Amino acid sequence: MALEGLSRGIFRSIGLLKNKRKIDEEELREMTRSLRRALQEADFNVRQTKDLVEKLEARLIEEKPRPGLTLQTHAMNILYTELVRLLGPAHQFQPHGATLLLVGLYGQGKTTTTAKLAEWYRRKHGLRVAVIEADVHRPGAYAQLSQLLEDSTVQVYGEPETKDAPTIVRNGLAACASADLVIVDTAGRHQLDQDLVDELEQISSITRASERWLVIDAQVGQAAGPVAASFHSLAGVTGIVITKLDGTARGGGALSAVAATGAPIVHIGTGENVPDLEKFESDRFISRLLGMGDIQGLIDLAPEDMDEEEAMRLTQRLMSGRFTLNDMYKQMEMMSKVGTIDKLMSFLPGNMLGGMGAMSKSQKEAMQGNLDRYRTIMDSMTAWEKNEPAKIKADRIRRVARGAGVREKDVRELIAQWNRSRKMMKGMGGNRKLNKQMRKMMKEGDMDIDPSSFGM
Ligand SMILES: Nc1nc2c(ncn2[C@@H]2O[C@H](COP(=O)(O)OP(=O)(O)O)[C@@H](O)[C@H]2O)c(=O)[nH]1
Ligand SMILES: [Mg+2]
Repeated sequence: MALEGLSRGIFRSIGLLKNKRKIDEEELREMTRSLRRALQEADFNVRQTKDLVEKLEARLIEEKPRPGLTLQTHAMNILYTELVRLLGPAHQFQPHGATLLLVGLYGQGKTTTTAKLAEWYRRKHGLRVAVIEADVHRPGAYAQLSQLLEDSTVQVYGEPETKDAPTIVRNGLAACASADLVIVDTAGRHQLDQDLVDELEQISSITRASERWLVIDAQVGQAAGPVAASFHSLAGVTGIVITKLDGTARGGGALSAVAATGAPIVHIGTGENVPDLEKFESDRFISRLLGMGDIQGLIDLAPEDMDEEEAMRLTQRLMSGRFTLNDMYKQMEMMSKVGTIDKLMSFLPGNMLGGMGAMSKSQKEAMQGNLDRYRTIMDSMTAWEKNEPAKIKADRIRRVARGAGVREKDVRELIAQWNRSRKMMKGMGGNRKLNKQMRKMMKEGDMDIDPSSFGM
């Protein structure tokens, strides 16, 4: 994953607190100076850098680390939660019935992303997807898009001879009327000039696109903010795709696009090929950015550090007896994030289920491995399948396995795991006393978890 430069810079800065119990003014200043440099080198804009550093500083002074937590880990936790907050919550995109307009400057990866998104939503959501090539300025744009999608059943509409983009879009929408999702690729410039503004405005009003996503190259640096702002005032950006995150250690600039538009990052591009697309999730992204998989024990989140709303929602669902694959995944993910299992946020009182110790390193690695595989498999499932895993029959298992590039056995194992967890949850839901205790714990934010409920 890219952004190692930032990760290294952050660890270097926070590392200055190593073996410290208390922080003095001089050390604090040195640490924040180093952090400010790391963020700026990664193209965070001045305001974001200032905000982040000031928040960290204030919280370090105000908040005492939890007992047993080193100052360094405490600082890392704070930075983690502030970075996640900066990126905002995940984008709730309903692809079915949507028209999606991609905008952005020249060479940012719009055409490539058009193909990637089309394949993604066709494959993972089982939708009929059509793309319209409306870039009349770049010769060969239609050929480029057709070629990217030559092995796919996605419908590609274009009129390479027509020089009028709005006409192509109008014709394209008519030709693609039966598609579940239509994605429109537009022209870019080196700068947003008046011709392009006019053209985009026309296309925007013809498509009445429900979604307008800005495609932005991770390497654009500080320019990202102003560029994003001008596209935002033009088209009302509803989402952002950051491309080329495979090739750069700088990504902070693109993050400032988030600040400029208020729109969330929806996907990230990690390569030139059609499958090189990922769904963006801020906590996953930041975990990876900080290299949490590798640097064990440096992040040690307490329940209060987690997304409270998400935790509440999950708990309510669990107690209501609903328990989907997504719920299970989220629960496991929360577990894998923290250093030791007994500090983990959970909905299970450990003492009621027979105590437990810290998760060993190998257990955590096994869990991380499972999570990665589960994620791949779940990405190939439709929403229905994730909600109703019990109803997934053999032919669907075969399809999911093929889509995810795993064995059918792996898919069955995921479903079996879900079944075990669900039974656990069900048992708990019926337990009135436990139910009450859980609510109380949610209030107090003091929770322990039993690893055995996750098949560990
Ligand atoms: N490494 C890498 N290259 C990418 C990515 N997305 C696009 N590209 C490359 O960037 C160049 C410009 O992409 P293109 O889709 O034509 O940009 P457009 O002008 O905005 O339509 C092409 O060479 C793409 O292969 C990505 O996520 N990673
Ligand atoms: Mg293009």
